[in-house]
Amino acid sequence: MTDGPVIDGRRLLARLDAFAAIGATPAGGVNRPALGDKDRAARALLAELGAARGFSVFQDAAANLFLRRAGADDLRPPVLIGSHLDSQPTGGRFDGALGTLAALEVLETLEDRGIVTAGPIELVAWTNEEGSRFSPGAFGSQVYAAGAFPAGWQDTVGSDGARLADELAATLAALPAASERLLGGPFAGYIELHIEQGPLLEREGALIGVVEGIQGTRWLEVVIEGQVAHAGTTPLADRRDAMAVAAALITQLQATVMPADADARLTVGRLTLTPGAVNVIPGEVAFSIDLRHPSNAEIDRLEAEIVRLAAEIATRGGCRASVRRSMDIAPARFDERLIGIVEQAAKRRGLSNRRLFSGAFHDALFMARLGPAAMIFVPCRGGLSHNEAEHVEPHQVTAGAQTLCDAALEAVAALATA
Ligand code: HGY
Ligand code: MN
Ligand code: MN
Repeated sequence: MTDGPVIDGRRLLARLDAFAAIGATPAGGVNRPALGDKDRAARALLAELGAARGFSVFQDAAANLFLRRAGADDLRPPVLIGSHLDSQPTGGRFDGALGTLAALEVLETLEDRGIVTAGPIELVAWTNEEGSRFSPGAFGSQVYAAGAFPAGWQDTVGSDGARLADELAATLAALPAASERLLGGPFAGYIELHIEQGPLLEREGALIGVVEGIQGTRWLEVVIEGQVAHAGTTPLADRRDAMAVAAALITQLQATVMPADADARLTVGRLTLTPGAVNVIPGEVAFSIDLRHPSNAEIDRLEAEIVRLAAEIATRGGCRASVRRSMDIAPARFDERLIGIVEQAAKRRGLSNRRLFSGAFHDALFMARLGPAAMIFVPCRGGLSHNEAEHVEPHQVTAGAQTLCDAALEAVAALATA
């Protein structure tokens, strides 16, 4: 057993309730779109809680928010722990918030016990992890990892028509007390606690997931262009029906991609028709494809197949098809040393655990490109996430946070000497 500090589970559960009230939906979930008023309210509460404990509050130009607890040697690169506060429109109260508030609980526990760590530990709340309002997802951690904004980012308009640049400026201005921090910067290690968002841990009765890496994700925007025409007077032979083509393409993809490969994931999550009138043949259909696989070569092959099929079915229907990438995240493997630290932390507490890969992307994926990164998963009921019914049992919440605390302390000691 380890004799490290024990986190205050009741305080953490109360924090989760308080943040779940920000953007709460009637069905018990949260709707806290990135860089919107609710996100700004959650960030303000986090900054307030951190400042109240004497942690320094920073934000960088991407509005990534940092709470810093100094170490004995404050010149050492920090160990970063955290996740995100933004949510899906019908999101759950644990996706992102669990890892962010568990990180706050770790800092508060160290403060309560007056523990002096060799180097600093910082909480980070990443901007726009979900990507559901502004694409791409994991925007804040991608900018951090690149040390710069992506070309053309100022032209980004959200799903609600808001400009990313305007909402980012409003979010930065909403925390005047936060000190400015340059983009990127050295860190000793990064550890993120998150719900699994899948069924594996619950199915196997494991409390802790020791995450070895994350599969690749590619988002495609498909546009089918046909001809707007009268629904009543246009015979089949004269139709150039964009919806008929889109439906045939989506049906063909659903019937072939996932049934042929248990590791492949293909989801059409967003579809718009133009003009969208009951008695008008759609002239244009635009839809998203979320494509995932542990192998990037396989994602490439599937994308090429999607492009080929789209052209073939569109031509057959007298339409034109275009396919454009809107996000492309290559798979990542985490740092073996840090994975071992997480695994040992769970074992020393006697917490059942197993290694696994992540089906969801996370900010940790981009941090893994810069330095040692790892993740800790806890189960969620039925593996359900991106759903208002998302649920984690209190003992699972505290097990995850305790593992994060023990692993962060071990990482400060082990990596600080690196
Ligand atoms: O979509 C994802 O994988 C992440 O949960 N946003
Ligand atoms: Mn998440
Ligand atoms: Mn999510």
